[in-house]
Amino acid sequence: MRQANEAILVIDIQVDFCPGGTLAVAGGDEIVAPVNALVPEFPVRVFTQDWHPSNHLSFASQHDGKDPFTTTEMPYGNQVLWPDHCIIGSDGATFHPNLDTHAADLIVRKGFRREIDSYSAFFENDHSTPTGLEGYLRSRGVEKVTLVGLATDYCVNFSAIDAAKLGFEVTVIESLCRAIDMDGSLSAAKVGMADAGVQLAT
Ligand code: VGL
Ligand code: ZN
Repeated sequence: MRQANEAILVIDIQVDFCPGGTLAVAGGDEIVAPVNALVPEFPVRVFTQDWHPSNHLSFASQHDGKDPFTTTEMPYGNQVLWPDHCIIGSDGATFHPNLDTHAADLIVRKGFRREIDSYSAFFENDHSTPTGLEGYLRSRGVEKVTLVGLATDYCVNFSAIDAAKLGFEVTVIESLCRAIDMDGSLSAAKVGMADAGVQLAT
């Protein structure tokens, strides 16, 4: 059992991010069983769920002539354009069927506003609109967070860096994450996390 001030953040282990999904992360399903085994060790357990309206502006389909995995400028900065994924109410937005979601104390949904994406569990991609997770964790006395899930280089990365900036002690268990790894995004994410003081564990 972990200490009373420790939380686990289980990031976006959803059907669309697993093999067969619309934004499949290679090996995404391999982490489900070991994550299920790890979660009960933590006294505070938060799961996140990417949760987009069907016309979300992070979807390439909403931008004439744009292909998935290209980028565009949004008012808050550069944004990768993704295949349609995790659409509210769709099967692809549900958690992986073998993920033990009964263990979750809180489920945070993010990316539900059309105009702004949200990789981080703490702030939307403008880096200023909060999801409310910081307040939840602080009011439960959490000081240390451990992250697992999908994808290492996007939602896990952004969540871990924001957690470190907020003053939490942060560990990412790399072996319980899988990456999209687009154009060197995984190695860049690892450098960014290390620079932010995030501990990378296996
Ligand atoms: C994610 C891309 C788009 C993630 C979510 O969960 O890492 N990546 N939306
Ligand atoms: Zn998304």
